[in-house]
Formats: sequence, C-alpha cells, structure tokens
Amino acid sequence: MMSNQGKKKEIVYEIYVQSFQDSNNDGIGDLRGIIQRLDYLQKLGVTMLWLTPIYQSPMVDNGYDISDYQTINPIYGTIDDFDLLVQKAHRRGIGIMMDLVVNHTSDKHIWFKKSCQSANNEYSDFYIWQNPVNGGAPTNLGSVFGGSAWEYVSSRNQYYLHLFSKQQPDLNWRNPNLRNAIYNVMRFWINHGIDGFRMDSISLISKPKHFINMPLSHGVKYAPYYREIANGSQLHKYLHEMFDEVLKGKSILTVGETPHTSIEQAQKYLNHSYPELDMIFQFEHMHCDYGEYGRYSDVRFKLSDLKKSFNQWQNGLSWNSIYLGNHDQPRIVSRFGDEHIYREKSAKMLAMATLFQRGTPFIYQGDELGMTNCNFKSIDDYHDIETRNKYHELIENGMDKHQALKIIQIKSRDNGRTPMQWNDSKYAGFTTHKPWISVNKNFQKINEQCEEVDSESVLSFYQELIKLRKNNKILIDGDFEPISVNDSAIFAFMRKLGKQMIIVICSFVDKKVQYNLPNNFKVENSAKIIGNYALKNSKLKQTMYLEPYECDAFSID
Ligand code: TEU
Ligand code: CA
Repeated sequence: MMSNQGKKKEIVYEIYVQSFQDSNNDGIGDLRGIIQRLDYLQKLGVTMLWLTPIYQSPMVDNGYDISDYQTINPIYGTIDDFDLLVQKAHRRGIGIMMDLVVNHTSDKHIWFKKSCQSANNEYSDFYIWQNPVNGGAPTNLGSVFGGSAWEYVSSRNQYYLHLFSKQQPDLNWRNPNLRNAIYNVMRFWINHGIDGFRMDSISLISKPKHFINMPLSHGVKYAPYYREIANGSQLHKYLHEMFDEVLKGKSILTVGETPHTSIEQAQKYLNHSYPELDMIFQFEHMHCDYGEYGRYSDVRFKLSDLKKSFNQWQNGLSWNSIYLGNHDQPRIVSRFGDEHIYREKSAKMLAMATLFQRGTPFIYQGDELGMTNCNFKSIDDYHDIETRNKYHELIENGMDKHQALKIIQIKSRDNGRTPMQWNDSKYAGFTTHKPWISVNKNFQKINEQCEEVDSESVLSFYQELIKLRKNNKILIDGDFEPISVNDSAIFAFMRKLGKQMIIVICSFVDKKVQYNLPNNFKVENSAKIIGNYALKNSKLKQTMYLEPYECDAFSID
C-alpha cells in the first residue's frame, strides 16, 4: 500500500495486452509490444500501467482463467521480457500493476486437477465442493456468464462452484492453505518489482458456508449470483490478513474490483484505521443503462442517473477510483457520448468529466484516441464468452436475431477489445498478421498517427488534462462539490482548496443548451483553464450558452 500522497498522484492506464501492440507479428499483443510503446505512454503522462492477466491460461475468458500464476503466457513473452518491461517503465517513472485473479482459477490449474481427484488430498478443499441434492445441482445459483453456477464431477460425485464459466472454478478462501498459496503468488510478483495489484472480483471471494436456493423472478431459471455472494461475511477478515501478510509496509497500489458493493460496504475496504485496499472499482454507474435483460438490453443511460451516482460516490468516499471504461465495457464515447458527428467533442468532454473529478483516474487504452464500439456485423466476429452466451440466451428467450445482434453491438465486452489503432496501415499498425480479433473498420480515420500531429486532437486534449492535473494541487487534493444537481443536460462540479476553486462544466447533449450557474459564484474573477471549444465561453458567466458536448474548466481565485 502506498502513502496517501503517493497514491493520489497516480494516473492509471489499463492495457488490454492482447490488443495493445504486437511485436512479433503473430496477431497477438505482447510484452515487447508494450515496451515499444513506452515513449507514447510517457508522453501521454500516465504513471502506472495496469496489465490485464498475462499468466499461463487456456484463454477461455481471455486470461481471466489462470492455469499457472507464476508463469508468463508464452503468447505474451517470457519472464525476462516482463522484467525488462518493469525496468524500462520504471526508468520513465511508470509503475506496473498486475491483475490478480484469485476468486477462481482455470480448470486446467494443477490445484483444480488434484482437487477433482479425491476428497482427501492436499488440494481437495482448494475449491468449493457440494454434494448433489435430489440427484441434481446443490442450488439454483446461476453463473455470471449464463447457466448454472454448479458443475458435476463424477470422480468426486460432487459439484463444484463456478460463478463465471465452468472452466473457472471458484477458490475456497476458507482454507488457510489456499490463502497462503495466494499470498506467495503476490510475494512472487512483488519480488519482480511490480507496483500495484488490481484484484479481480475481490468482493466475491467470501462464500457462504451453506448455499441455499434463492427466490427466482418470473421466467428466470437461475438466481443471480451476487445476492448471496458479494461482500460475504469473512471478506474483510481475508483482506486484513492479506494486508498483514503481504502488503503492509510496501509501496504497492491496490484497487479491488468489487461488483455489487454499496457505498457503506465500500467504506469497509478503505477503513483507514485498518487499511485493506487503497481504492475499489464500484459498479453503480455501470448499471445506468441496464434494462429488462440486465446489461444486455437496448437501453441508453440517463444523465440524471449517472450524475446521481457520481455525486453520491464522491460524497460517500473521500477517495476512490474514477472510471467510465475498461475491458468489460463498451467504448465510452459510444456509450456516454456520440460516436458520429460529435465524437471528438464528446470524447474530450468525457475525459474532463473523469480526469478532473476527485480520485485516481483510470484511462482505458484507446479512449484517449476517441476509439468507438466495433459494431461487428455478425455474431461470429465476436470472441467474448459472455457476449456469445448472452446472444444465445436472448434468442432462447424469444428475441429475434436482429435485435439480439443490435444489443450485442452496443453492449458487448469486445467493443473495447479490438486492436489499438496506431496508424492507417493494414491492421492499424497493431500487427502485420491477421489479428486475433478484427480491427475496427474506422481505423483509417481514428488512429494515433492522425491524433499525434493534430494539436486539437482528443489525444492532445488528454495530454493537456493530465498535465493540468499534475500541476494543480487543487485537482488532486481539492474537495469535490456538485453544482446544478438537477440540470438534465449538464454535469457540473467544483473543486476547492483553500480560497481557490475550479469549476468544471460538461454538457452531455448533442445540441446547444443554456446553462445557468447558481448565483453564489464570483464570476468576475474567473479564467478559463481548458475547454473543448477554444474560442467559446472564455469567461464564466451567470448565463452561458454551451455548444454540443462542450466542456470548460474555469479557475476562480
Ligand atoms: O469481471 C468481474 C465482473 O464483475 C463481471 O461481472 C464483469 O463486470 C462482467 O463481465 C460484466 O458483464 C472480472 C473481469 O474484469 C472480467 O474480464 C472477467 O471476465 C471476470 O472478472 C472473471 O474473471
Ligand atoms: Ca505477438
């Protein structure tokens, strides 16, 4: 865990390793590819790279199914490549954050293979086994990716739990030997010089002792996993122990991915009298566009919901992670902005709306170029296990193929997983070989080379915002206060430190709007520090007219 001041300065950049840069032209991004792009990342100004899992894996869930925690997947390189990456990143003042996936392993992990063999060996209790009930699954619990969360193994005549795919059996954290094995894995990577852990699905590691059938809503076959499982009774005991055993006194930045966690529950992870994690990824704002079929519904977010969520979390925690996109989500410009006429304007606005909030910003690769959803034309072009399962589930539920594909196009996790668009050459400069997933068709228009030469580009705007954040203490240490909470087009807030203020105004609509600032601000002393329409609104005014997706930040001294 880092000192408070240290961690507040970090700006984290998530690298989806298989889609960032391919160095040996086999169509898959790799560690040497990241090394090739360190200059780019340094110029962008980010201070830490979160690498999605690079361990040995059969890749059923793109590496989130780990079969050996201490071996680099050969498709990404070797441990020497990894050490070189750490060394070269450090030389540029950039840290490396590893993805720690310890809610489950792959079914190809040696622990699981041994666990399947019998109920009385060293690994028998590394996973969660239950006896059949009435000749079937122990309960009606469902998996995140669809179907039952229980899978039968005849050698034990028992079922094991898998909250995700059946190739991802859940680990049994009640077993102290398992916990020690995980702590050893963490020490191994700390000894390789890493600077942080992003802990996958960490809110799910404490399972109930007794599983029960949960009530089912009409027409649904399986119970949602999170009601019974998220934030289980032993969770904080485990995280305290992990902190004492591994993290205490070390300069390691930690962020826990915590699906289904409320603000009150979140506070417990960040309890300063007994620290567990530096920050968490909460999901509330990711649910703003859920509908009848949960995430896979044809629903557009409402700004009022997004604002409410931002403001509540800012209010409830003094520090947290700030994010809009990652490898599990659609592209932010397509989802919260406009991927057509106002792509560039809205991409910049979303950057300001996140980078100027209080907290540690997480930028997802390609968002700094304004990359968009991939809109593949056929389900066969999608690779993601969740996408494919959900598509079939929608059709089984009676939806026609057209509509199901439409929903996949707007919500699929693959939207964020297409190759980085570096230039306009075939395969976008990501590789010269056919990549593992298709490049977005718009790569000739949207790519790093175009952005690089344009001082008005989305990329240049990110660089500016990051510079401002680094050079203005108020953007890090300042308080956060929402402004105009009921405005349905504008997300506005104030950062405040001593007598200094920064007012941030972000329009989320594709037309001109009038904005009335509450009248308690001394608009005379204001100066614009940055905006996405350089020549507009150079001063803060009581009544302002904002262009589509306009964003401005003003300082008041
Ligand atoms: O995601 C955990 C998680 O909460 C998922 O529900 C995720 O949000 C879902 O895919 C959204 O529909 C983590 C990883 O980030 C994800 O890539 C993995 O597939 C998952 O864990 C299993 O390891
Ligand atoms: Ca490669």
